[in-house]
Amino acid sequence: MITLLDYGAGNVRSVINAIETLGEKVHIVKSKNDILSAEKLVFPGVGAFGNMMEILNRKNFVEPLLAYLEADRPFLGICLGLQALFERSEEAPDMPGLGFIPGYVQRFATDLSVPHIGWNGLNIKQPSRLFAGLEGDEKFYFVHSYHVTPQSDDAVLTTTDYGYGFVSAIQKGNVIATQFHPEKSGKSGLSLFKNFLKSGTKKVMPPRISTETHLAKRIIACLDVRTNDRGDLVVTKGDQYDVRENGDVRNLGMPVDLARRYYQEGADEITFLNITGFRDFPLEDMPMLEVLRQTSENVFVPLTIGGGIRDYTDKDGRTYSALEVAAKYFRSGADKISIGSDAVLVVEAHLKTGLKTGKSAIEEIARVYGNQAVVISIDPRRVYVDKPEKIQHRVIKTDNPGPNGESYCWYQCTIKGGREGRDLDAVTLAQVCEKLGAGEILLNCIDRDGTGQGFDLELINAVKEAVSIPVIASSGAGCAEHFLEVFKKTGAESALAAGIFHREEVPIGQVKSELKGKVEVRV
Ligand code: 1PR
Repeated sequence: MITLLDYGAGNVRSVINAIETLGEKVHIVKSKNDILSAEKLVFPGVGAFGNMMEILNRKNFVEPLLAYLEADRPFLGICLGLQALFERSEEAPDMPGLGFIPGYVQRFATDLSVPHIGWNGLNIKQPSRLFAGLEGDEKFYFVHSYHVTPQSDDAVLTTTDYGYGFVSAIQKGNVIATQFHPEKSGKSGLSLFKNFLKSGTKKVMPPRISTETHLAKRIIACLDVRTNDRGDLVVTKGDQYDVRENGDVRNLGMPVDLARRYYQEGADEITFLNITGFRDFPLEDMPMLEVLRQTSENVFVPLTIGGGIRDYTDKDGRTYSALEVAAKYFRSGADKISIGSDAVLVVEAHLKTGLKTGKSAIEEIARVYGNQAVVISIDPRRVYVDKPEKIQHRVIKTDNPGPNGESYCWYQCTIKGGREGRDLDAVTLAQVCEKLGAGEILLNCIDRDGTGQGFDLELINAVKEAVSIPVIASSGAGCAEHFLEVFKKTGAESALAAGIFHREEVPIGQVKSELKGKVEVRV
């Protein structure tokens, strides 16, 4: 029996699913006695340091947790579950941590995009039972803006390079904690979990020990999901956001089955977009929650869900906040939520006053779940102009002139799945969202969507240069070479495609083969 310390924020479903897949039962901590009597304790943390410590204090879990750790009983901390072991964090300077390991938690001090999101390697510093059966060159999934800085190297189990080397796992007796997420790290992560769960595993050094690690560019499979005219929830795909063909919604498969296939084929991440999310729907009837639940049972890579993340009132007059909607998704297995239409409205309101209200969906969700959990999905459309000085928006010079020979354009934000254009450009939207706490940009392009003509490199460069958070390039992939092009010619950290994967024109493995040796990928 594994005891799981769930303090109520973030995605513990995946951790439970990973443990259950390996044949163990999970007991969730309800009282301090559950901690004191645990045989093996797993502490997965997602979210923000201050919020986590506040909840641990409120529930009186700090004292029993420290007693458990001091007694050197088997413990696996994940992400914030590692950071909690330290004395303090720059993320919440007034909130003390557990102080089990001397040292502190600091924000990444690098010019690279922060959060550090994606698959990176481990420089292994000491033998551990966690490494049994591993080669040593596997990549694991990270998502964090802060990392631990121990006072001494004694407990350092691994380091990882991102601008500089940081401590990515610690081991002190039977207490082990990782900054990365084993439950989101595919087969390698599951092996690591298995080693923790199994008693009597010997401490080993894997055969391949690296001295430098590299963050991989991510390949993301995107599933646009909606109900078709017969009422079935299907994966569909539009051409420039039009998902109907001969009057019917295109049906490219069932969401859970397709997600499983992409996981097996090596997708680094999977995104679900409820493309009718802007319409009114009661949260209770949300079939997407069930899709997430079922997918997270055997898909162990990060899952993002978007569509309908906003405040709304259902037909019975019950009002839900965007935070409540997001919470349901996280509890069902989502690691990140993506906000589309509502982000545009939030930014428009912000630009009028210049004030942060702290109440927008972006700010509220980031405060509770951390910036890394908030993705902004932008649906821009190219608008050509001949005289840039007349335009109030971020205009770029384009190498692809418009229909009347215009050599400038700007990218207009849209809402409601591209149905409504707004007086706001994509670059400004991305910048303001970053300021409000978003952790990543999913950058679609309506003009390229479903065309197979390749990513809009001008759009991606314009947005990427304006923000310091990671950007996912999306829309227009037609062949494996398009992925190489987007990684060589822009700074995008990941690239997303839908149509070519659904129609099995280009398998994910082929994309990875094309990239291997030219850009860093997880194979
Ligand atoms: O506005 O917060 O409710 O979120 C709705 C979400 O649904 C947004 O993220 C928006 O992008 C998405 N969406 C809305 N309508 C459509 C549609 O197609 N009618 N899908 C839609 C947009 C997502 C793209 C696509 C890429 C790659 N499609 O990410 O997957 O363009 O496609 P490709 O590789 O085939 O070219 P809210």
